[in-house]
Amino acid sequence: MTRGCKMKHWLTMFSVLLLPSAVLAMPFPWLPVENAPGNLIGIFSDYNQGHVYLAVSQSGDLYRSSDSGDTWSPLPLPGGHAVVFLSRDPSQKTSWYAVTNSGTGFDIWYSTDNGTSWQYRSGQSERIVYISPSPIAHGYLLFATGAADSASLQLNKSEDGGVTHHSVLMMNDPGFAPVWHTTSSWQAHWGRMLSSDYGESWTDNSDKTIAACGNDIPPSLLAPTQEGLFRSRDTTNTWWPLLLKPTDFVSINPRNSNMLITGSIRSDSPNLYYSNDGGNRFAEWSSDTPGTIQTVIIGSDWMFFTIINGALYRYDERPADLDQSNRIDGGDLVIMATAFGTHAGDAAFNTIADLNHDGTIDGNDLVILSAVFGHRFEYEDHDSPGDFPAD
Ligand SMILES: [Ca+2]
Ligand SMILES: [Ca+2]
Repeated sequence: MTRGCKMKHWLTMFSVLLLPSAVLAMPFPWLPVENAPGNLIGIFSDYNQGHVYLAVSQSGDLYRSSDSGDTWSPLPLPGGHAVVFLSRDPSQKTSWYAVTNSGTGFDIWYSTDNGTSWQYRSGQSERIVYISPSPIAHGYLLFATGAADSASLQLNKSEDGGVTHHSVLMMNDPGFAPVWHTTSSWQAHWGRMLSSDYGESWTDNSDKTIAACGNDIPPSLLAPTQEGLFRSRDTTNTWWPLLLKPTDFVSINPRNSNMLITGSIRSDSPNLYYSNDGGNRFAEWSSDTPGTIQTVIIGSDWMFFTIINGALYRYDERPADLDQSNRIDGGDLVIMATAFGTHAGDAAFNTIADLNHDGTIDGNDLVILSAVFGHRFEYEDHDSPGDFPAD
């Protein structure tokens, strides 16, 4: 067989693998992040920077990774106190809010340098449960407070980044932090309640509890329920079922709301489901999740994190970007084709193309590559476009 003919045969095989049924299998497993700190309770991404993550431990310690979780460094604690909640300020780059527990009260802090330094904003005696900054109106902040032994929470609003604030609503804990409408500075949701005046006044507007808002026009509101995951695109007037499985959380890629993970993690038998087409189709995404899932986030493109029994796990498609071009495309296919059929020890064997690490580069590796083909890890256009082979 000539080289050109072999390539044609190979591309036919590859095209078959690209059929929709192959696209939604879980190509890579969840893997423990080797150098991550332990006993974590939360991980948070700065999706404007892509590779920056902050994490909080059970004891209130704070850590930062600037390389998508590969390495971690401890950060100074705001005021020297344990951190109990963290939220990125989506209206500003590199900016975060932190809530600390000083032992005698709870304080709000702000950092403009990814947690390297913190400025005190205000403090109070009651527990702060959630903190939710507006992605559009800088300094607008909703946070919920309440006694630890009470189901009732008070929602507070600040217009100056937490320095001053006032109470806007009392209600039972909906289980999810307030959600700002991503394309409208004046709309916000908290549970079933809607505000159309920057969080000032609230009306009971929905028969479902809203957990997330996608950055679409019109925005996608998402409600996980025991009957399934529902979406509304008309400010909760109508709901469309996306997945008819019990769900109790949902996480969206803030830059691409087609990419979402949902499922049931607060149950004895946790299940994760993933969609990359806005919820039209879901694939089970639970393999290799040993233990209780505490949280799941889509941190950046095609990279997801979960915390299981305090340990950090990562789903990462970058290993399939064999030529490190930030896209999985023809260049990677050529590298795999060149080493196809070889075994460890062969001269033409290429370790990076052995995506399932079984010592052979074969159809199993091609299945993985085809499942993630076309994925890119940044949205910026690149100087050198993909070089899909012509023959
Ligand atoms: Ca590539
Ligand atoms: Ca292999």
